[in-house]
Amino acid sequence: MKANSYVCADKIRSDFSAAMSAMYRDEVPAYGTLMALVATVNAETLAADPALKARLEATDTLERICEERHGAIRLGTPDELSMMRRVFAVMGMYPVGYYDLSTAGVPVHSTAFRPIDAESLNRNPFRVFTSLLRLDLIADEKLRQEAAEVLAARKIFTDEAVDLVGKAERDGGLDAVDAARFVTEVLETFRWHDQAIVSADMYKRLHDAHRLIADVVSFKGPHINHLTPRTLDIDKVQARMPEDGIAPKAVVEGPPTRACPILLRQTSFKALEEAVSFIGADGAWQEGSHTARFGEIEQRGVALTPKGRALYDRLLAETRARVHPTADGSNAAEYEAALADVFKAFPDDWDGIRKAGLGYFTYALTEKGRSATGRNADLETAIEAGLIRFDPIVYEDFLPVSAAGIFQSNLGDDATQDFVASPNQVMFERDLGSAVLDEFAHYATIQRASLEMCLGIVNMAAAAE
Ligand code: OOG
Ligand code: NI
Repeated sequence: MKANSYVCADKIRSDFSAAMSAMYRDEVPAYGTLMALVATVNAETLAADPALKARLEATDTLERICEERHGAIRLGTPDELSMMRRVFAVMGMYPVGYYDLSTAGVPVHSTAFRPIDAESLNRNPFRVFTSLLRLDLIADEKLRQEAAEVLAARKIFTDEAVDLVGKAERDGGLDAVDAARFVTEVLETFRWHDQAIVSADMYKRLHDAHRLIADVVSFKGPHINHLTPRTLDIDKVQARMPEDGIAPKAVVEGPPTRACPILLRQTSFKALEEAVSFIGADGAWQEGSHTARFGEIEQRGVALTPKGRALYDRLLAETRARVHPTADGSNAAEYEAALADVFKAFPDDWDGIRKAGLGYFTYALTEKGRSATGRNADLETAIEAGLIRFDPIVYEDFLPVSAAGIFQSNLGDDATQDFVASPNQVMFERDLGSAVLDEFAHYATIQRASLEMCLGIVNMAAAAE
């Protein structure tokens, strides 16, 4: 088979993301309602801001503005995680970043599988926040053992999905027929199953240990637990959710509303209570319920350098020390006011963010700069002279405190629990079967490469400081 007859990984990812969206809207009607609200608010925002519309048209992304940007799953075993890595690789998605959620009372650690190069991100940025349950953090040894046995016996991938991954790895790709089968087969892993693989009694014991453990262990597979389209105005969607009959979480996670958005802002509607049945005595099913699935929205800003991130983390901690947002939303307005107030210490103009070394930017020669090639100026002089322009690099990753907030508001309001902080990236990477890409190093590489492109005109020594 000729290599050029293989379907491009970006196309498989787009098809998969679209298939998952259709399945999830069907499974969780409230998610369809959220998507419709996002589309309405995005259309209103664009109508009110022709410059934004023109920018999105120019970057060719207008059409896909309301599409999903990410989803999330929770896996139970190292084998599931390493196989998932191979599945996502077929779709051009690779593990970026390590997130330890144990510090936030959630017994998992995670990575995000995502496209890495700019062109792939532009074609379809779909990522999956993927968590691995940490049974090692469960105190009750007997329960830990039982949970491990249940997990060891389940098979979350279809045989055909496994075969197709092997084929893609051997041949270096999949043809159109196989790619379509791959999407269909892999989708099965993400499907919801309302019949549990444990008894109601076991479910209760898992649930009492931590709700998340029950969610991972009790079912046949790692059902997609949320999908997340992009919104152009997260505050508006948050405010309007109740009008459409969906209950938003108490506060938007992440930085406050700003003129120059940084990192990532997220909010969700609260997970729904769904009917499930547990294995009963004598093969009968026992009715019950489970709460895990929700819908989320996101809005992204500039990626921050380690210095910018340290400032962000400090200001967020300061805000939360002042007002800790409660799950019922009773102090949401107070929290928002504190957040806005504390974040006044974070510069809110692009050049200020850049000059302070807080954010990552790409640099490019302007029209004027291209014809001036050969002049020797330092970066700042060249920018001031209009020879070089800079643009913020969008943050494509996640935030552990925000992720914990998303987890918690969807695990029930009483779920906060303490675990000993125990990040273990070495164990995670061993289970994954590969290292994760360091997101800071990656953004720094993009910035540096863009600077090098401007080499003819800037003095690199000055630029590299
Ligand atoms: C994942 C929560 C993290 C986000 O957007 O930060 C996440 C989960 O609930 O499994 O998706
Ligand atoms: Ni999410």
